[in-house]
Amino acid sequence: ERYRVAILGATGAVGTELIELLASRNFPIAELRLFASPKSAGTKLKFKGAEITVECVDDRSFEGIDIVLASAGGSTSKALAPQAVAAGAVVIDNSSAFRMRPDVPLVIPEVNPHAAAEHQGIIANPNCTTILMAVAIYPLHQVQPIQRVVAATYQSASGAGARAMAEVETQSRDILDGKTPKPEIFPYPLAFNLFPHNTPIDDRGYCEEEMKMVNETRKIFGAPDLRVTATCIRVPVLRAHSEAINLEFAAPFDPERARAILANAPGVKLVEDWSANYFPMPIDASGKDEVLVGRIRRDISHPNGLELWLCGDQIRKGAALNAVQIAELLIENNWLKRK
Ligand code: 2RA
Repeated sequence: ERYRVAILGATGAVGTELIELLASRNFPIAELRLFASPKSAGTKLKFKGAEITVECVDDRSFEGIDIVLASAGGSTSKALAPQAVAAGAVVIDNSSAFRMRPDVPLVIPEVNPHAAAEHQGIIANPNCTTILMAVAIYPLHQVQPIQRVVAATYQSASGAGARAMAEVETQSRDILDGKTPKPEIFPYPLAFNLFPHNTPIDDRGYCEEEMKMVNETRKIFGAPDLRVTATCIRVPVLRAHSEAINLEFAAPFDPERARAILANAPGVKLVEDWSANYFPMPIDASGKDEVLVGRIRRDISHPNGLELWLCGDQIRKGAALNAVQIAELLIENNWLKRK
């Protein structure tokens, strides 16, 4: 069987990756419709050698569509997802609009695939930092429940979109040419600099990006009491996020056992050459499907602690790939139609 798929935000960094993945993974497509904002309508994009003209959404756009892959921001998803669901489509939404709604599964296929079966028309793609961390730590959680997570993230410019990636390149050139960089997308110069993620900060001093890691991880793991804290930093890297993760268990977790588990974990690639001091790097993770994990070691400050380091492509596994894998999961299990 083949499916009629629509992409919202088709001209963005994630939208472009969605199109590439649907082709490279040979997704069973009967028809692909591409939607974007009025300023991008009329653009012609390539899919499997054919040209597809980008459209603006209208009130008949979702008729006959089976799957909508939405990556056009939370306000667009809030406005259009109900219309798409009413037309009989399943919406896999990359925005944060619906992630914490009890009737909306928040899904990482390697972690909680069965949650997808319960959808009521909308399935939410978790935040990129949550996806990359969860893929790396859930295999350990399955063996010995994690009691506490301390995460520090080093997030690439791609998390703020294609224009943000271009901005950090321009700023880098400006600085090397002795010019003053002019931040537009970001509040401050990112080239040769870094700064805390600039989402709004709550009354406890945590920004929205940090609270996404806390709340989304608890929902995905089905562990509402899991203790999670995070510090999210934007760094001058183009498209792969990095994360330093500290895990606390109820008892010691042997690093060798963790290494063996992660070496065989779905969606994970163990990258460790201690003699060469070679571990996951954004330049190796970029463009790859796997989350690269390494530097697994006992936490010398806590008997039940374990440390690890990861890098993952924010646009791919952090967003587009996870969404396409959810669509594949729905098809493989015949879960497209609401129960
Ligand atoms: C970021 N996770 O990196 C957010 C959105 N992709 O800015």
